[in-house]
Amino acid sequence: MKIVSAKVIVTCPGRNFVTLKIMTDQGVYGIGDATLNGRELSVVSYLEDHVIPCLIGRDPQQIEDIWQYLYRGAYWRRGPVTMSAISAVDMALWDIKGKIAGLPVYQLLGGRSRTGIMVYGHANGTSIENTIEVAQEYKAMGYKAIRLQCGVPGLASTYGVSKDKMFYEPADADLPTENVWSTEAYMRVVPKLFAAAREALGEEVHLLHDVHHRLTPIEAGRLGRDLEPYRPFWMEDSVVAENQDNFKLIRQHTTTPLAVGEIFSSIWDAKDLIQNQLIDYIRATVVHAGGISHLKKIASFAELYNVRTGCHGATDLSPVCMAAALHFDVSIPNFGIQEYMRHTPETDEVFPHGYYFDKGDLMVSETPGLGVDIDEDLAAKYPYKRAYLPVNRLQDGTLFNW
Ligand code: GCO
Ligand code: MG
Repeated sequence: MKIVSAKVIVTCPGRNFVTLKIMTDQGVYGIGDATLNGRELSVVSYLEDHVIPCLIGRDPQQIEDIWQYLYRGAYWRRGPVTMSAISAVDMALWDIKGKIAGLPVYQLLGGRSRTGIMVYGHANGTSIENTIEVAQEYKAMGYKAIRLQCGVPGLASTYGVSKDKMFYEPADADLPTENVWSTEAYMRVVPKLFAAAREALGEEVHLLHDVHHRLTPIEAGRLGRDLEPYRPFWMEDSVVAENQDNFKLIRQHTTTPLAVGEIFSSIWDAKDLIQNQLIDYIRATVVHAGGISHLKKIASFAELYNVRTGCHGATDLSPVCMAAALHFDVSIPNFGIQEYMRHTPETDEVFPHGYYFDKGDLMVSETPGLGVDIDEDLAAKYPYKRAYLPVNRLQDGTLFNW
């Protein structure tokens, strides 16, 4: 069996997505997500100019060999652009393998470890009251886990609070939007949000929060400690994960579980955090961390240290990535939770898929392969539209983390 051609499809059904499609000499094809929010076209070029020429003529069944070929062969290892491109190839090859075998990909990964995949939805609102109302709606829809983000009094806007409650889209402008940030104001509101939420939503529902890289370690320790009475499922990205010694300081001050890793691109970003047991959930995901093949390695390593997974699943990860993530999630022993932000109906139409939401879980598709496709004619109706993520400044103008 041989790869005869491959192409990159860029489409914007409400937001930009980059999809790789690999064709074989036996008519079977596979697809993979290659979307890197705000930097999409760099991955397109990486794939078209540097990866596709190396794929032609190779046996698509040699997934691991092709992975190593692209990773080691580049010489310049890791990085989000390289790893998104490799991830897309890996996903597409697993899709092909499943189709040839006549099996959903999770069967090739060892079969099911569970029935449904617990997901968390995003409740956000401009005020605490507003956020709780939305959280009640999520609870009524059957969600067992809800992420809470609310507006910060005194700030015009903040991360995680959207205009549209179902489709949070931070990449919202032709040039980066500038937001203003105050850690003090934020630290005052979040514990109140959690107190009100626990009171209104009851004991059972899991509550999550994303700090989005905005605190220092000691501030994160304090916020984690302030949230402890409300038993959060996790506090995500409380600090940037560049200097990972930061996490030691957070751990000294709080038992709130820590999640990190949505921007990680390989096991080398996560290894020290995992083996030093500085985190509880690893959020690396299929599209940015080397595809199913590499994520399996990260999860197996994490399993040794009681670290569970919590894959990133924002709207900028396409339904192709979500489908792949669900095959991974359902098969591994140390699954924790899966993020799930619904896509727009336009996106769902461009990417017909077999996974579905049921009582707080996503159910994996039983179709051979990944169980997701791309409607190319429809995709062509939505041309690429440049869109940047925002930047953040402190109130005195200093550029900060978004
Ligand atoms: C999350 C993430 C996203 C990111 C987005 C950037 O937890 O879902 O933090 O909201 O900001 O994916 O592209
Ligand atoms: Mg996040």
